[in-house]
This record gives sequence, C-alpha cells and structure tokens, in this order.
Amino acid sequence: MKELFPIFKANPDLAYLDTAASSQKPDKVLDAILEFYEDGYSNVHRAIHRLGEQATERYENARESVAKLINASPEEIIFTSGTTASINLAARSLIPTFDSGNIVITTMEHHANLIPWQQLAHKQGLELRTIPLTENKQMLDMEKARELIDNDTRIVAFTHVSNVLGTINPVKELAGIAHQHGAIVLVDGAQAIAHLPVDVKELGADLYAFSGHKMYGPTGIGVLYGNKDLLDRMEPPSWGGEQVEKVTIKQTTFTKPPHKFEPGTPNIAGAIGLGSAAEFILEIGYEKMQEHENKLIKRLLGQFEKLEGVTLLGPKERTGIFTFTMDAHPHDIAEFLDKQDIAIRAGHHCAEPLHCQELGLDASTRASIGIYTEKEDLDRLIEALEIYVKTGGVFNPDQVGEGNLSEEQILHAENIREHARKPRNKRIIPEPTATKMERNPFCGDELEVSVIVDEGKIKDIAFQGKGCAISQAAMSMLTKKLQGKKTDEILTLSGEKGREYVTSLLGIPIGPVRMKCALLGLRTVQEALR
Ligand code: C6P
Repeated sequence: MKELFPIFKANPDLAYLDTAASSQKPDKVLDAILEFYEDGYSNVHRAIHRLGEQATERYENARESVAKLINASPEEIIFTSGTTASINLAARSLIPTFDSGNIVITTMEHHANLIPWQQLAHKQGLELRTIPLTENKQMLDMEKARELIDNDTRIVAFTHVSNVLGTINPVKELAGIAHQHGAIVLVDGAQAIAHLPVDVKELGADLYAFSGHKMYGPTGIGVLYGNKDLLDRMEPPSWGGEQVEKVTIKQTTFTKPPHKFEPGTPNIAGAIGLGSAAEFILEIGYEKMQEHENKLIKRLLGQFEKLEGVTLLGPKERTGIFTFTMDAHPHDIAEFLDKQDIAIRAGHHCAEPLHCQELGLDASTRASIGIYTEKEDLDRLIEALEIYVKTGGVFNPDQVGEGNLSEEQILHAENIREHARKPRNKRIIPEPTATKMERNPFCGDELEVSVIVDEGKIKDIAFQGKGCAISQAAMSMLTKKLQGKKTDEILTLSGEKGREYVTSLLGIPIGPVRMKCALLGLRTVQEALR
C-alpha cells in the first residue's frame, strides 16, 4: 500500500515504524483537504451562500463517514482536536455532576486518559482507583477490576489498546462490569481505531475517543463519540458561537448534540480530511487491514524471539506495537536506526505510571506498524538491531552507512561513545558547595551535579545519574572542561551560546530533539551554581 502514501515517494528508503505516534497520510486524504481549500472553502453552519452550504455539506458528510466507521449515528459524533481534547471534554462535562463516589481507570493509561480524571477527581473530592496489571505485566487484572468497580463507581475510563504493550483490552467485558454497577464507560480508542474494527454499540462504550492523525487522517482533529442519551444529558464544558438556540444577556439555551459541544469555528478542513480517512479505511476494510498487519505481527514476533539481547514487552496477542528494551539507551538506538532511515519512537511514550513505575523502565524503544508497513521494513529493523547488539552501536560505515559525518566528526562520535561507556568524574563529592538534580522529562535522563566553588571558580565537579550516550558523554566532557572555570562565565552560557558551547564540545552536529539530551548537563551545572 506504500504507493497510496506520497511520503514514500519523497522518502523511498524510509522504513516508517512510528505509526503509533502518528500515521502517514494517503493521497485520498491530502486531496480532500486541498480540494476543500482550493475550490470550496468557507465557514460552516453560518453563511447563506453557495460556498457556505457546500462547506457545511462536506463537513456534515465527514461526520457521517466517521459515524459509519464506528457504527454510530452522526449526531453522536463530536469533532474535537484529538483524543486528548475528547477525554478532557468528557471529564470536564461529567465530573462536576458527580458529587460523591469513585472513578476507575487503569495503570495502563496514556497521560491523556489519566491526568484529566486525576486532576478533576482531586478537585471534586472523588476517589481515583486504578485497575492494576496481571503479574506478568501484560494485561489488566480482571479479578481486581471486579473488586474495584462498585456501586459508587461513576465512570470507568480505560484504553482499548495500550500504546506501550500493544495489549488489546477486553472492552466488552469491562463495559459489562461497569454497566452492572450503573457506571459510564469511556474508552480511549487512540491506538485501536486504525487497526481493529470498532463497533461502539457492540463494545458497550458510552463514550469513545480517538484522533484523526493516528488513522491516516490529519492532525488537529479527533472525535468523541457519545451515545445519544448520555450526550443529551451532558452539559457543554466550553462555550461560544454556533452551539446555541437562544442567547440573552442573562441566559443561554443550547442546541442539540453534537453541535452543542462544538462552539466556535471548527477545524473544517481537518474534519473533511478525517471523513476521507474514515472512507479510506472503510474502502480497504478492517478485515484486509488486519490480515495484512496480523501477518507482519506474527513474523515480527518470531524475529524478536530469536533476537538475543532484546526483551520485548507485552503479550503475544497484540496489535502492531513492539516495545522493547536492550542494553543501550533507547535514544541511542533511535539515533542509530534513524541513520539508516528507520523511524521508531524512544522514551516513556507518555505513559509514565505504566512505564516507569509498573515496568520500572525510564525509557524503551518502540516500533509500530500500519497498513503501509512491509516485511522488508521489519527485516531492516531486525538486521539493524542485530548489528547494534553485536557492536554495541559502534559506528561501522560499511554496515550502517553513517556516511554523512566527516572523518574528524567520526573521531568525535567515537569519543562520545567512549565517554558514555566510561564517564569521567562520575563519583560523589563528600562535601559539595552545591548539588542539583535535573531531569529531562522527554526521556527520563537524570543528572545530579555536585560542585565545590572556591573564589568564584569551580574547584571540583562530579556527577551521578543515568541517561543516553549523548547526555552522559556531554556531562562527562563538561566535568573536565569546567574545572577551574569562573562560575560567572558558566552562567552566561545560555540560549544559543550554551548550544554552541556544548555542540563544539561534542564535535558532531546535534539535531533539535537530541539537543535536550546534550544540554541537560550544562543546565544542571548552571542550576547548581545558581
Ligand atoms: N500516543 C504515542 O506515541 P493525541 O495526542 O491527543 O492525538 O493522543 C493521545 C493519546 C491518547 N491515548 C493513547 C492510548 C495514545 O497512544 C495517545 C497518543 C502517542 O503513543 C503520542 S504520545
């Protein structure tokens, strides 16, 4: 299916294995958006002119296509800006109506389906309960779910598919338990909608949230499905134009769902693109998509089993999400793979309670597939990982084609690896003048710097902590470079000056994402000095 996605024409060597973060877009979706802007652009639901009517028709047709995709009716489809906004909308609308009781989520949640409930439950004085994982850390513990959901449960909110483990949760069963106790069921469908058939009625979801950009549609558009009875009862949590029946200075009566939840000018082009993405999926059919992806999943599971030194997280029964750990920092693996045009994701995947607390991992590496993924993409990933395991990621131009560094830069790259393996001054200073710990929330890198300052100069500097090769090596090099340096001078190294200082120390070009890793050390030293 690569031929349907123009990104692969522009990047013919790209193995895009980051679909769980965001999918690529087919011509069909891009054309629908461009056509709307080129020959039919106007605002919707306002204008008494031809373009306005056409735009409204396109916008509402998109709602119909999305409704068809999940077996809902159009008035049950609220357009939002994405899964995060959908869940926030639901939480902001529902929580103020609960004056007591508890909210049940799971340990597996992405922050988007955790923080809104956590924050609003605290404010409202409601208890937040979490369904834990089974002992093997792969699935939800359904026995515990039965204990935790009771007659005081107001809402059960959980993910359909884990964005870390790839686990497919038993939505129907959980919804059944929740409904027996009169609780509302919200399902986060962000990682399911492009991979599994979703029938909201069959699943028993009262609310179902998903994003356009993960289902071959555009960014900035998403959906909150809500069953009609529930939406009728829910109050809109935000206000503005085009959601009303009548407004006086003292009072407003709202129109019916879905429009009562869509104040202001919506993301019209986004909705049209999303409608087109829904049609794209319907035309291919979930059956064919699953057949394609399941073959790849089976193959990749077999390949991972044989891969020594790599631990795959999650169960066998999964979607095409493959999160793994090995004896290397995920950022270093990601960069190594990127040099070979293999795009994957590294970090805690915005699921810190699961990733860092439950699984005890600061960061992991994740490859994820889509309808355009081919077995050659997976073979390239596996081959590259084999090389990494064998060589520890040591640069070898013949094997990995890291050909765009000059000879001098290659020496610097080797030097970085050497410092990362054997960091200098990674020790404790017994009585430091100051100590400061800083963390890079993006990847979990942590550095604690201790300094002894005498007469305005650094007399000794050392560090502790963990992280990727770039953060460790930059810190190690800094501890050498900053010995004896005036503290005032170090504090002037901010912004571009700081970036230049650290880049010249490392001696290789550092991209914007890894710059955060590179600068962590300098930032921590400066905080300690302040
Ligand atoms: N997960 C990932 O790489 P937004 O950002 O609103 O479109 O989707 C949020 C979201 C909610 N729930 C789940 C299960 C998700 O996976 C995501 C997004 C991406 O895993 C980006 S962090």
